[in-house]
Amino acid sequence: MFNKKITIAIQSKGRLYEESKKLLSNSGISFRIIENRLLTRASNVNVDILQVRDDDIPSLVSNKVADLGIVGKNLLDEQLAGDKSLSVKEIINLGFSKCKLCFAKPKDSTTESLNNKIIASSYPNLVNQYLKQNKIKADVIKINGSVELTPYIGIADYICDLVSSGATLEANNLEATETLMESEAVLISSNDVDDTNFFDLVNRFKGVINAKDSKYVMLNCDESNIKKICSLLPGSESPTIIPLEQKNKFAIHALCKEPVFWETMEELKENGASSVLVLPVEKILN
Ligand code: PRT
Ligand code: ZN
Repeated sequence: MFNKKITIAIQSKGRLYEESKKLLSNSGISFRIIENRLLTRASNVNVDILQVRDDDIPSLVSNKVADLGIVGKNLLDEQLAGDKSLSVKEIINLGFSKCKLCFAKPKDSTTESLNNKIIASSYPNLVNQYLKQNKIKADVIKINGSVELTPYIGIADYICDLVSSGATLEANNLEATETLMESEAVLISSNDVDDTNFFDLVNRFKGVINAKDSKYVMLNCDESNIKKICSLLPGSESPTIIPLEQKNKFAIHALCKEPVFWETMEELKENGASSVLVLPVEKILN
């Protein structure tokens, strides 16, 4: 497996670190990360893991020091908007570290639009691009941390920052106005690279991501309810229908590729399903 060495760059600590590590180990890569070490070699496959600051990942991938990298789409787009020489592409969305890049202003501010305002952000390139696209004239100041405090020390009218739970905005008496972009962790590679080298590894990543929301559902029902019950199974393609020993009784087994909520299970029951089992799925290989 992986004849040629694959180097993958991940964040060394921070919000992407734990999930990035989990994705690699769930994809069958065995490794033991030692803190503050730049490089970790997998013990079972031909993979090296580079642990760096997230800001350095796009250029390491662009320069082919790493074949693959895991970064937030927000950071990638900010760097792409500011550096035309960066040559990287997104391969897949990874489904974790979801957040939004939002404009926000103090709750008691009476301003109605971004026009002629001062906006503080760690994402000046994306903000300027957004202002240009929407023909808004405003000043952008780059602030690297504690952006949410800038309206209160009088240096900005608005901020543009990442929001996930909304607790930081709330704690600082700010309210979100518009969303510039939605973001999540993405897997990146260089634009001009032979991707057959890491095709199998990317397929494993896809298998882990697909399995995350998937459930294997098993239930029993009467013959007359089969059609209705199959239509209620979320994201299932072609369920398996097996006759039971008892006459007119069938078991339905299905891989549901969308979340199965309690509400769905209750609806299945109301439509004649019994013994409804919902099982986790670890990996899917399509
Ligand atoms: O040290 P290094 O440079 O590697 O890390 P970093 O400090 O630059 O980044 P880090 O670890 O803070 O974030 C890495 C990535 O996580 C970001 O680029 C995003 O893609 C993603 N992410 C997801 C977030 C958030 N959610 C998030 N909520 N990054 C930052 N925040 C901050 C936000 O800036 C604000 O201060 O959390 C606060 C808001 O959170 P809520 O929950 O209060 O709304
Ligand atoms: Zn960073």
